[in-house]
Amino acid sequence: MCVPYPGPMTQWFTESFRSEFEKQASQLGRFNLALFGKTGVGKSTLVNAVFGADVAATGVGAPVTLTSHLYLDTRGTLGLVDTRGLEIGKDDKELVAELTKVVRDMRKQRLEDQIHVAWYCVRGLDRRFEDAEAAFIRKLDELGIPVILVMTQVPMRDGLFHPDALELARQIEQRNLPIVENRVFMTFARRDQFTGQSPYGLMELLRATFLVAPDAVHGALAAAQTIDMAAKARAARAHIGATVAGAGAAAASPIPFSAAAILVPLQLAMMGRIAQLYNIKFEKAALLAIASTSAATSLGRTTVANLVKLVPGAGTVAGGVINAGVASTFTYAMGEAWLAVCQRASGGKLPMVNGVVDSKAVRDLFMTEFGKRLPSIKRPEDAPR
Ligand SMILES: Nc1nc2c(ncn2[C@@H]2O[C@H](COP(=O)(O)OP(=O)(O)OP(=O)(O)O)[C@@H](O)[C@H]2O)c(=O)[nH]1
Ligand SMILES: [Mg+2]
Repeated sequence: MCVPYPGPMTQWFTESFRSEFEKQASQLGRFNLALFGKTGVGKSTLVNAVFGADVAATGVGAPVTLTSHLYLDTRGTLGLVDTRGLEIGKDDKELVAELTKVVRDMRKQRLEDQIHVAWYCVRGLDRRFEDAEAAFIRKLDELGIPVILVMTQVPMRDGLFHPDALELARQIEQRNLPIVENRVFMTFARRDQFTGQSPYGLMELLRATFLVAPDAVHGALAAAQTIDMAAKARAARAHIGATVAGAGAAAASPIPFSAAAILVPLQLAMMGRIAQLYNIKFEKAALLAIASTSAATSLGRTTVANLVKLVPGAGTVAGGVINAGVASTFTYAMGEAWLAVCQRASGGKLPMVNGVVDSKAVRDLFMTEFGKRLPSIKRPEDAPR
């Protein structure tokens, strides 16, 4: 029986996109954050606030046992190293021994499998910071892990921090610990229903985390965090820029128009990367990509290559050529248009029809953004069918 949809082009597209999408996932790698601090200070609440609702609820994904008391929980671009069953100030020797072993073992692995940053958490109203905690922080530093000292649950009124928390922060800072920016980061992670206290300090904490995390995992961190949309857009644009350069290089000696398909894998990879920065799952990304790039062509003929035909100068006749300028501009326009789609999708702002994403609206959004970067583009209705 003849099945009109999904057509062979759609299947081809989906499979090609899947392979590029998966490659991008492994290239993004993982940002690994270690959490330390006494029990109940608010480590999980803090992580949830920065990385999304229940990342730390029951551990993420399948926890990997590193030692008897240290675990690594991973989910996509985020890895969390957490402690269970040992307490700083009580079981320090054991904890330090286990941590040292873990870091030494990790050193033999790729950069993305190492611990990149530690958040050492102290509760704002604990009024105590022990020598054992200071010693532990120095140990983390010796092991080469940047430590951000986070003060959690710090009450604030009229723009002023609670004086007891300020006093504790001052005492900690006087110890001259090897901590990032030589200071304490004041935070409140989740709105308190009773006092009405709103969260604050999370963007500051994230900014400092970016600063000390190795460049190689910035993409993973941008993808994992859920509070700084500008950081996602920056990472996406950096990737668009790199792809544009690659597309220009690929077309440096003019390629026959029929060979324009060599640009397609580059563009699919770019789309895959951007979708992952916005935490869009493959199935949804594929649907959005099909809706976007099928442009005005019939659904069964979905292909990015069809879009190339909209580029002025590329022509629709075999034998036309794509030069470096056209390849770059076209790739740039695609990247920006797809970024706009992903931004809407991650903000839950794509129009829906009967509970599913309205593919015509997606197409219109994509084509409008695409057209802005390619002003002389033929209008979608002129596209080849
Ligand atoms: N409203 C509000 N509650 C918080 C905040 N931080 C922590 N809490 C509460 O404090 C309690 C302990 O927080 P957790 O995040 O579980 O602390 P933890 O450090 O992960 O604790 P362990 O995993 O047991 O070591 C929970 O009941 C949280 O709801 C915050 O910023 N705002
Ligand atoms: Mg916890």
